[in-house]
Amino acid sequence: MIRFDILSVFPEMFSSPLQTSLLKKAQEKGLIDVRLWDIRQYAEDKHRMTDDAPYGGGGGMVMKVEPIDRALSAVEPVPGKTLVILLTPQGETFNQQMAEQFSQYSRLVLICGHYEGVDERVREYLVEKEVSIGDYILTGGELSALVLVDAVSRLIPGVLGNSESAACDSFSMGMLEYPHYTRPGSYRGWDVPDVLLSGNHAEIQRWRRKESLKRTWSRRPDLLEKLVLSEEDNRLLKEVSQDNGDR
Ligand code: J9Q
Repeated sequence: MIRFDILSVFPEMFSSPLQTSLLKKAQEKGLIDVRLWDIRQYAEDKHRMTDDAPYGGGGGMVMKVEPIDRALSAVEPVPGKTLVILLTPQGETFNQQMAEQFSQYSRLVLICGHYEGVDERVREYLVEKEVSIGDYILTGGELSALVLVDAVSRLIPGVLGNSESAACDSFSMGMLEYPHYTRPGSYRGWDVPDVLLSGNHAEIQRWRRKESLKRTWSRRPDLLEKLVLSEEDNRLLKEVSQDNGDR
């Protein structure tokens, strides 16, 4: 059981993604627990202010430190088992390896920042790790927190069914997936490659490996550089460059 405690000023943003499909089932099975904490409820002034104007002037508002600190105290993080993460464009870029590391914790506390920013003391005194999901600007950290919850949850044993099993995901393997097809074998003259209908499993395996290498080579050469390739892979790659690449 992994527990996610999410601190947000817009907890409503989490309802439908968490009540749908795999994440819903994971919660029903008791494999993950997601708790939402409304930061505004921990603001003590009469207007329940969660942000304020920046010291030194300038535009934008800054998320206040006290409501976040009080919400965190309500969460009662378990020392040694908990990682407190701030979602922010200034964080380390999220990837599959980070998802795997995070899945080893029993508690993840996710603080959803807003672009105008959070008081620096949140970073300095309350947060252990800052995470970004990529180089684009969102309205706030909520969607990035959901991405993290999704990516981590599917690594928890029992969350995925056998058919979706995480072990041979393209990114765990460090390569892109080969092309997939299902019935019908021909549609408007758009045909499934003959080899997949041949029943020759050795040939099919070879074709799939070659297509994975081809895709990775043409679309994600950065991934290919990190791979340790077999002799067979190098033969297949040579064929790929002779066939002259896909897209
Ligand atoms: C909090 N743009 O963007 C990419 N990863 C996280 C973010 C983000 C943002 C604004 C606020 C997080």
